[in-house]
Amino acid sequence: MLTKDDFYWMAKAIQLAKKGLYTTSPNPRVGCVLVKSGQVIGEGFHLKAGELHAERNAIADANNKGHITKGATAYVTLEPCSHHGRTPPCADGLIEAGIQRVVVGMVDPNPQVDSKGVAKLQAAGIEIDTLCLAQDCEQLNLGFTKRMRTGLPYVRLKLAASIDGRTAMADGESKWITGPQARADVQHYRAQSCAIISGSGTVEVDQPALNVRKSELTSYPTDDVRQPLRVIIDSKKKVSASNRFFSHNSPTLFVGISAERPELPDNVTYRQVASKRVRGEDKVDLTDVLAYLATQGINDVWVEAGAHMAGAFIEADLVDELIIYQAPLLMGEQTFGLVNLPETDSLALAHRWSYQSVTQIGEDLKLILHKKG
Ligand code: AOF
Ligand code: ZN
Repeated sequence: MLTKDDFYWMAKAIQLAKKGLYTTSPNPRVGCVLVKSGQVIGEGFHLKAGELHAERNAIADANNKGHITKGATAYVTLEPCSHHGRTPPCADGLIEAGIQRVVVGMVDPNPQVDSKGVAKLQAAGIEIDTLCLAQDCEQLNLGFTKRMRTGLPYVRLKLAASIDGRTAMADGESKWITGPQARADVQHYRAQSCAIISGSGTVEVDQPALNVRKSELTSYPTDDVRQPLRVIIDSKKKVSASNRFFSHNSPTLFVGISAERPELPDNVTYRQVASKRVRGEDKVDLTDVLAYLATQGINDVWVEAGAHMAGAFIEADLVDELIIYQAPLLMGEQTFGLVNLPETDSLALAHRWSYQSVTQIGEDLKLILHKKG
Protein backbone atom coordinates (compact mmCIF):
# COMPACT_ATOMS: atom_id res chain seq x y z
CA MET A 1 0.00 0.00 0.00
CA LEU A 2 1.36 3.40 -0.97
CA THR A 3 1.26 6.20 1.59
CA LYS A 4 1.54 9.99 1.31
CA ASP A 5 5.21 9.74 2.36
CA ASP A 6 5.88 7.33 -0.48
CA PHE A 7 4.72 9.90 -3.04
CA TYR A 8 6.88 12.55 -1.38
CA TRP A 9 10.04 10.42 -1.59
CA MET A 10 9.27 9.29 -5.13
CA ALA A 11 8.93 12.96 -6.14
CA LYS A 12 12.48 13.44 -4.77
CA ALA A 13 13.70 10.45 -6.80
CA ILE A 14 12.13 12.01 -9.93
CA GLN A 15 14.04 15.25 -9.27
CA LEU A 16 17.27 13.25 -9.05
CA ALA A 17 16.48 11.37 -12.29
CA LYS A 18 16.16 14.73 -14.08
CA LYS A 19 19.87 15.36 -13.45
CA GLY A 20 20.46 12.77 -16.17
CA LEU A 21 18.19 14.55 -18.68
CA TYR A 22 21.00 15.40 -21.10
CA THR A 23 23.38 12.49 -20.64
CA THR A 24 21.94 9.01 -20.03
CA SER A 25 20.94 7.88 -23.52
CA PRO A 26 20.66 5.21 -24.79
CA ASN A 27 19.81 4.43 -21.17
CA PRO A 28 16.80 5.85 -19.33
CA ARG A 29 16.90 8.63 -16.75
CA VAL A 30 16.53 7.08 -13.31
CA GLY A 31 16.68 8.44 -9.76
CA CYS A 32 16.82 6.63 -6.41
CA VAL A 33 16.41 7.72 -2.79
CA LEU A 34 17.14 5.48 0.22
CA VAL A 35 15.07 6.32 3.29
CA LYS A 36 15.37 4.95 6.82
CA SER A 37 13.35 6.10 9.84
CA GLY A 38 11.98 9.03 7.82
CA GLN A 39 15.47 10.28 6.87
CA VAL A 40 17.27 10.20 3.53
CA ILE A 41 20.41 8.08 3.94
CA GLY A 42 21.49 7.95 0.29
CA GLU A 43 20.70 9.52 -3.09
CA GLY A 44 21.70 8.54 -6.58
CA PHE A 45 20.89 8.98 -10.24
CA HIS A 46 22.10 7.46 -13.48
CA LEU A 47 24.47 9.80 -15.30
CA LYS A 48 25.80 7.91 -18.32
CA ALA A 49 25.52 4.55 -20.05
CA GLY A 50 28.41 2.37 -18.89
CA GLU A 51 28.47 3.98 -15.47
CA LEU A 52 26.62 2.78 -12.35
CA HIS A 53 22.83 2.87 -12.21
CA ALA A 54 20.84 5.06 -9.82
CA GLU A 55 20.36 2.36 -7.15
CA ARG A 56 24.04 1.46 -6.90
CA ASN A 57 24.96 5.15 -6.75
CA ALA A 58 22.46 5.66 -3.91
CA ILE A 59 23.83 2.67 -1.99
CA ALA A 60 27.40 3.97 -2.46
CA ASP A 61 26.27 7.42 -1.28
CA ALA A 62 24.76 5.92 1.90
CA ASN A 63 27.91 3.85 2.55
CA ASN A 64 30.16 6.87 2.00
CA LYS A 65 28.15 8.80 4.55
CA GLY A 66 28.51 5.96 7.07
CA HIS A 67 24.84 4.89 7.01
CA ILE A 68 23.70 1.28 7.33
CA THR A 69 21.47 0.41 4.36
CA LYS A 70 20.01 -2.70 6.01
CA GLY A 71 16.30 -2.20 6.66
CA ALA A 72 15.99 0.92 4.43
CA THR A 73 13.31 1.60 1.82
CA ALA A 74 14.48 2.33 -1.75
CA TYR A 75 12.44 4.67 -3.98
CA VAL A 76 13.33 4.10 -7.63
CA THR A 77 11.69 5.83 -10.60
CA LEU A 78 12.21 2.74 -12.82
CA GLU A 79 12.09 -0.92 -11.87
CA PRO A 80 15.57 -2.08 -10.77
CA CYS A 81 17.27 -4.09 -13.49
CA SER A 82 17.67 -7.84 -13.25
CA HIS A 83 20.16 -8.41 -16.06
CA HIS A 84 23.87 -8.01 -16.63
CA GLY A 85 24.23 -5.19 -19.15
CA ARG A 86 27.18 -2.84 -19.08
CA THR A 87 26.75 -2.98 -15.28
CA PRO A 88 25.65 -5.71 -12.82
CA PRO A 89 21.95 -6.07 -11.86
CA CYS A 90 20.63 -3.42 -9.46
CA ALA A 91 18.20 -5.96 -7.98
CA ASP A 92 21.25 -7.91 -6.69
CA GLY A 93 22.75 -4.68 -5.33
CA LEU A 94 19.59 -3.89 -3.37
CA ILE A 95 19.36 -7.46 -2.01
CA GLU A 96 23.03 -7.39 -0.93
CA ALA A 97 22.49 -4.01 0.76
CA GLY A 98 19.73 -5.53 2.90
CA ILE A 99 17.00 -3.21 1.58
CA GLN A 100 13.68 -4.13 3.20
CA ARG A 101 11.18 -2.49 0.85
CA VAL A 102 11.38 -1.13 -2.72
CA VAL A 103 8.90 1.40 -4.12
CA VAL A 104 8.99 1.41 -7.91
CA GLY A 105 7.75 4.20 -10.19
CA MET A 106 7.18 2.19 -13.35
CA VAL A 107 8.02 -1.21 -14.80
CA ASP A 108 11.13 -1.20 -17.05
CA PRO A 109 9.81 -1.65 -20.64
CA ASN A 110 13.19 -3.14 -21.66
CA PRO A 111 12.26 -6.76 -22.60
CA GLN A 112 15.45 -7.87 -20.79
CA VAL A 113 13.92 -6.59 -17.54
CA ASP A 114 10.10 -6.20 -17.92
CA SER A 115 9.04 -7.16 -14.35
CA LYS A 116 11.92 -9.60 -13.86
CA GLY A 117 13.62 -7.09 -11.55
CA VAL A 118 10.52 -6.91 -9.35
CA ALA A 119 10.22 -10.72 -9.37
CA LYS A 120 13.86 -11.09 -8.30
CA LEU A 121 13.39 -8.70 -5.39
CA GLN A 122 10.16 -10.40 -4.32
CA ALA A 123 11.82 -13.81 -4.45
CA ALA A 124 14.43 -12.44 -2.02
CA GLY A 125 11.64 -11.52 0.43
CA ILE A 126 11.73 -7.76 -0.26
CA GLU A 127 8.42 -5.94 0.06
CA ILE A 128 7.46 -4.23 -3.22
CA ASP A 129 5.04 -1.48 -4.20
CA THR A 130 4.83 -0.45 -7.84
CA LEU A 131 3.34 2.35 -9.96
CA CYS A 132 4.10 5.16 -7.51
CA LEU A 133 3.73 8.42 -9.54
CA ALA A 134 3.94 6.20 -12.62
CA GLN A 135 2.80 8.91 -15.05
CA ASP A 136 5.48 11.33 -13.89
CA CYS A 137 8.08 8.57 -14.12
CA GLU A 138 6.95 7.80 -17.70
CA GLN A 139 7.42 11.48 -18.61
CA LEU A 140 11.12 11.16 -17.74
CA ASN A 141 11.63 8.56 -20.43
CA LEU A 142 9.14 9.04 -23.27
CA GLY A 143 11.82 8.19 -25.83
CA PHE A 144 13.30 5.15 -24.07
CA THR A 145 9.83 3.76 -23.38
CA LYS A 146 8.60 4.30 -26.95
CA ARG A 147 11.75 2.73 -28.41
CA MET A 148 11.44 -0.32 -26.16
CA ARG A 149 7.73 -0.75 -26.88
CA THR A 150 7.59 0.04 -30.61
CA GLY A 151 11.10 0.06 -32.06
CA LEU A 152 10.76 3.75 -32.95
CA PRO A 153 12.05 6.85 -31.14
CA TYR A 154 9.86 9.60 -29.67
CA VAL A 155 9.67 12.44 -32.21
CA ARG A 156 9.32 16.13 -31.42
CA LEU A 157 8.83 18.46 -34.36
CA LYS A 158 9.87 22.05 -33.77
CA LEU A 159 8.29 24.90 -35.72
CA ALA A 160 8.69 28.64 -35.40
CA ALA A 161 6.15 30.96 -36.97
CA SER A 162 4.39 34.28 -36.90
CA ILE A 163 0.78 34.65 -35.68
CA ASP A 164 -0.34 34.19 -39.27
CA GLY A 165 1.55 30.89 -39.43
CA ARG A 166 4.37 32.14 -41.66
CA THR A 167 7.94 30.95 -41.26
CA ALA A 168 10.06 32.88 -43.74
CA MET A 169 9.92 35.82 -46.10
CA ALA A 170 9.66 35.12 -49.84
CA ASP A 171 13.45 35.49 -50.20
CA GLY A 172 13.95 32.79 -47.57
CA GLU A 173 14.88 35.19 -44.76
CA SER A 174 13.83 33.36 -41.62
CA LYS A 175 16.36 34.08 -38.92
CA TRP A 176 15.22 35.92 -35.80
CA ILE A 177 11.47 35.36 -36.08
CA THR A 178 11.43 34.26 -32.45
CA GLY A 179 13.28 35.86 -29.56
CA PRO A 180 16.34 34.77 -27.53
CA GLN A 181 14.34 32.96 -24.82
CA ALA A 182 12.65 30.73 -27.41
CA ARG A 183 16.02 30.01 -28.97
CA ALA A 184 17.48 29.10 -25.55
CA ASP A 185 14.54 26.75 -25.08
CA VAL A 186 15.45 25.07 -28.36
CA GLN A 187 18.95 24.49 -26.97
CA HIS A 188 17.43 22.70 -24.00
CA TYR A 189 15.44 20.41 -26.31
CA ARG A 190 18.39 19.74 -28.60
CA ALA A 191 20.53 18.82 -25.57
CA GLN A 192 18.04 16.23 -24.33
CA SER A 193 17.62 14.67 -27.77
CA CYS A 194 19.78 11.84 -29.08
CA ALA A 195 19.42 12.96 -32.69
CA ILE A 196 18.49 16.15 -34.53
CA ILE A 197 16.95 15.61 -37.95
CA SER A 198 16.99 18.16 -40.75
CA GLY A 199 17.07 18.21 -44.53
CA SER A 200 19.91 18.85 -46.96
CA GLY A 201 17.93 21.81 -48.35
CA THR A 202 17.90 23.49 -44.93
CA VAL A 203 21.61 22.74 -44.46
CA GLU A 204 22.38 24.27 -47.84
CA VAL A 205 20.35 27.43 -47.33
CA ASP A 206 20.67 28.15 -43.60
CA GLN A 207 24.06 26.54 -42.80
CA PRO A 208 22.74 25.69 -39.31
CA ALA A 209 25.03 24.35 -36.58
CA LEU A 210 22.34 21.98 -35.16
CA ASN A 211 24.52 21.49 -32.10
CA VAL A 212 24.35 22.10 -28.37
CA ARG A 213 26.05 25.09 -26.81
CA LYS A 214 26.75 24.47 -23.14
CA SER A 215 26.96 28.19 -22.38
CA GLU A 216 23.24 28.48 -23.23
CA LEU A 217 22.18 25.70 -20.85
CA THR A 218 21.77 25.86 -17.11
CA SER A 219 23.26 23.11 -14.94
CA TYR A 220 24.84 20.75 -17.43
CA PRO A 221 26.04 17.79 -15.33
CA THR A 222 29.35 16.94 -17.07
CA ASP A 223 32.38 18.82 -18.42
CA ASP A 224 31.88 17.55 -21.96
CA VAL A 225 28.67 18.20 -23.81
CA ARG A 226 27.08 15.16 -25.40
CA GLN A 227 26.45 16.39 -28.93
CA PRO A 228 23.37 14.78 -30.50
CA LEU A 229 23.80 12.95 -33.77
CA ARG A 230 22.91 15.28 -36.66
CA VAL A 231 20.87 13.31 -39.18
CA ILE A 232 20.42 14.96 -42.56
CA ILE A 233 17.84 13.62 -44.97
CA ASP A 234 19.52 13.96 -48.34
CA SER A 235 17.14 15.00 -51.06
CA LYS A 236 20.02 15.22 -53.53
CA LYS A 237 20.58 18.88 -52.71
CA LYS A 238 24.26 19.31 -53.07
CA VAL A 239 25.79 20.50 -49.83
CA SER A 240 29.17 22.05 -50.36
CA ALA A 241 32.05 20.87 -48.17
CA SER A 242 32.72 24.50 -47.26
CA ASN A 243 29.25 24.82 -45.66
CA ARG A 244 29.60 26.07 -42.06
CA PHE A 245 27.42 23.10 -40.99
CA PHE A 246 30.47 20.84 -41.38
CA SER A 247 32.74 23.02 -39.26
CA HIS A 248 31.04 21.90 -36.02
CA ASN A 249 32.37 18.70 -34.52
CA SER A 250 29.06 16.90 -33.95
CA PRO A 251 28.65 13.34 -35.17
CA THR A 252 26.83 13.56 -38.50
CA LEU A 253 24.91 11.06 -40.62
CA PHE A 254 23.46 11.67 -44.06
CA VAL A 255 20.70 9.32 -45.16
CA GLY A 256 19.46 9.02 -48.73
CA ILE A 257 17.93 6.55 -51.17
CA SER A 258 20.91 6.45 -53.50
CA ALA A 259 23.33 3.51 -53.20
CA GLU A 260 26.09 5.92 -54.07
CA ARG A 261 27.57 8.09 -51.35
CA PRO A 262 27.19 11.78 -52.18
CA GLU A 263 30.28 13.99 -51.99
CA LEU A 264 30.66 14.63 -48.28
CA PRO A 265 33.51 15.34 -45.88
CA ASP A 266 35.22 12.12 -44.68
CA ASN A 267 33.98 12.35 -41.09
CA VAL A 268 30.33 12.30 -42.22
CA THR A 269 28.69 8.88 -42.39
CA TYR A 270 26.33 8.05 -45.24
CA ARG A 271 23.63 5.39 -45.13
CA GLN A 272 21.27 4.26 -47.83
CA VAL A 273 17.72 3.81 -46.55
CA ALA A 274 14.48 2.48 -48.07
CA SER A 275 12.55 4.67 -50.47
CA LYS A 276 8.85 5.38 -50.54
CA ARG A 277 6.76 6.54 -53.48
CA VAL A 278 5.06 9.82 -52.57
CA ARG A 279 2.88 11.45 -55.25
CA GLY A 280 4.90 9.97 -58.09
CA GLU A 281 8.34 10.64 -56.57
CA ASP A 282 10.80 8.37 -54.75
CA LYS A 283 11.51 9.84 -51.32
CA VAL A 284 13.40 8.76 -48.23
CA ASP A 285 11.15 6.47 -46.19
CA LEU A 286 11.15 8.36 -42.90
CA THR A 287 9.85 5.36 -40.95
CA ASP A 288 12.89 3.39 -42.13
CA VAL A 289 15.18 6.22 -40.96
CA LEU A 290 13.58 6.29 -37.50
CA ALA A 291 13.60 2.49 -37.19
CA TYR A 292 17.31 2.49 -38.06
CA LEU A 293 18.02 5.23 -35.51
CA ALA A 294 16.18 3.20 -32.84
CA THR A 295 18.50 0.25 -33.50
CA GLN A 296 21.36 2.66 -32.75
CA GLY A 297 19.91 3.46 -29.30
CA ILE A 298 18.31 6.76 -30.32
CA ASN A 299 15.45 7.43 -27.87
CA ASP A 300 14.47 11.05 -28.55
CA VAL A 301 14.49 12.79 -31.90
CA TRP A 302 14.22 16.53 -32.49
CA VAL A 303 13.16 17.53 -36.00
CA GLU A 304 14.22 21.03 -36.98
CA ALA A 305 13.60 21.33 -40.68
CA GLY A 306 11.80 23.22 -43.43
CA ALA A 307 8.11 23.13 -44.28
CA HIS A 308 8.44 20.22 -46.72
CA MET A 309 10.16 17.88 -44.35
CA ALA A 310 7.93 18.94 -41.46
CA GLY A 311 4.93 18.11 -43.67
CA ALA A 312 6.42 14.76 -44.66
CA PHE A 313 6.86 13.74 -41.01
CA ILE A 314 3.29 14.77 -40.22
CA GLU A 315 1.85 13.06 -43.29
CA ALA A 316 3.67 9.84 -42.38
CA ASP A 317 2.13 10.12 -38.90
CA LEU A 318 5.55 9.97 -37.23
CA VAL A 319 5.31 13.02 -34.94
CA ASP A 320 4.52 12.48 -31.26
CA GLU A 321 4.75 16.10 -30.20
CA LEU A 322 4.61 19.44 -31.98
CA ILE A 323 6.46 22.33 -30.37
CA ILE A 324 5.52 25.63 -31.96
CA TYR A 325 7.14 28.93 -31.03
CA GLN A 326 4.77 31.64 -32.16
CA ALA A 327 6.19 35.14 -32.52
CA PRO A 328 3.98 38.25 -32.24
CA LEU A 329 4.43 39.19 -35.91
CA LEU A 330 2.19 39.38 -38.94
CA MET A 331 4.22 38.60 -42.01
CA GLY A 332 1.67 38.70 -44.80
CA GLU A 333 0.94 36.54 -47.81
CA GLN A 334 4.21 36.67 -49.76
CA THR A 335 5.88 34.31 -47.33
CA PHE A 336 6.36 30.60 -46.62
CA GLY A 337 3.80 28.61 -44.62
CA LEU A 338 4.37 26.48 -41.55
CA VAL A 339 4.06 22.97 -42.97
CA ASN A 340 3.68 21.75 -46.48
CA LEU A 341 0.87 19.21 -46.67
CA PRO A 342 -1.01 17.94 -49.71
CA GLU A 343 -4.09 19.98 -50.51
CA THR A 344 -7.36 18.66 -49.26
CA ASP A 345 -10.84 20.02 -49.80
CA SER A 346 -12.27 18.36 -46.71
CA LEU A 347 -11.86 19.41 -43.10
CA ALA A 348 -12.41 15.78 -42.20
CA LEU A 349 -8.96 15.06 -43.66
CA ALA A 350 -7.21 17.79 -41.68
CA HIS A 351 -4.53 16.65 -39.23
CA ARG A 352 -5.92 17.26 -35.78
CA TRP A 353 -3.87 17.95 -32.66
CA SER A 354 -4.65 18.84 -29.08
CA TYR A 355 -2.97 21.51 -27.00
CA GLN A 356 -1.01 20.13 -24.05
CA SER A 357 0.29 23.48 -22.87
CA VAL A 358 0.44 27.11 -23.91
CA THR A 359 3.02 29.32 -22.20
CA GLN A 360 4.64 32.65 -22.88
CA ILE A 361 8.36 32.48 -23.35
CA GLY A 362 9.96 35.91 -23.63
CA GLU A 363 7.93 37.76 -26.26
CA ASP A 364 6.75 34.55 -27.90
CA LEU A 365 4.20 31.83 -27.20
CA LYS A 366 5.26 28.22 -26.84
CA LEU A 367 2.61 25.72 -27.84
CA ILE A 368 2.99 22.02 -27.13
CA LEU A 369 0.56 19.74 -28.98
CA HIS A 370 -0.02 16.01 -29.16
CA LYS A 371 -1.64 14.05 -31.94
CA LYS A 372 -5.37 13.76 -31.37
CA GLY A 373 -7.01 10.37 -31.06
C1 AOF B 1 18.17 0.52 -13.32
N1 AOF B 1 18.64 1.69 -12.85
O1 AOF B 1 19.56 3.67 -13.15
C2 AOF B 1 19.00 2.44 -15.06
C3 AOF B 1 18.44 1.22 -15.54
O2 AOF B 1 23.93 -1.56 -19.93
P1 AOF B 1 23.43 -1.18 -18.57
O3 AOF B 1 23.98 -2.11 -17.50
O4 AOF B 1 23.64 0.26 -18.24
O5 AOF B 1 21.85 -1.47 -18.55
C4 AOF B 1 21.00 -0.66 -19.30
C5 AOF B 1 19.57 -1.07 -19.04
O6 AOF B 1 19.29 -1.00 -17.65
C6 AOF B 1 18.58 -0.10 -19.70
O7 AOF B 1 18.24 -0.53 -21.00
C7 AOF B 1 17.39 -0.20 -18.75
O8 AOF B 1 16.63 -1.35 -19.01
C8 AOF B 1 18.06 -0.35 -17.41
N2 AOF B 1 18.34 1.00 -16.85
N3 AOF B 1 18.01 0.33 -14.64
O9 AOF B 1 17.89 -0.39 -12.54
C9 AOF B 1 19.08 2.64 -13.65
N4 AOF B 1 19.48 3.38 -15.90
ZN1 ZN C 1 20.21 -1.27 -12.88
